[in-house]
Amino acid sequence: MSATATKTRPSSKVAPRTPPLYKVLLLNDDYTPMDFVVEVLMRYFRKSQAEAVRIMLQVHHAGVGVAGVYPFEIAETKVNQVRAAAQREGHPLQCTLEPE
Ligand code: NFA
Repeated sequence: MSATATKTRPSSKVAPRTPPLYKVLLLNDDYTPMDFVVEVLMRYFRKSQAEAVRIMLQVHHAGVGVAGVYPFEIAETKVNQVRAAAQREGHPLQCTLEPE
């Protein structure tokens, strides 16, 4: 230990600063190509191809699925990236946030 350092133990008085988490949801529709959804999951959510296909099929069959879970600002950025990509390509894919 350095000359000035002080040993501390975890305090029971202070809450750990765990940021609130948000689910980024993808919603099914009848028109967005499956391949586009898989590409979005790989590019913006860093999923493997196998995991991206699994999530895409979950959305396709259940109507909604979780692309990822993040602190608010990161989740918001990902929603905006997905919406921009869908708009660029002319697909109606819907993406939204919800508290975990
Ligand atoms: N339901 C779309 C189709 O059959 C695929 C899709 C999956 C769209 C997940 C949106 C989200 N082409």
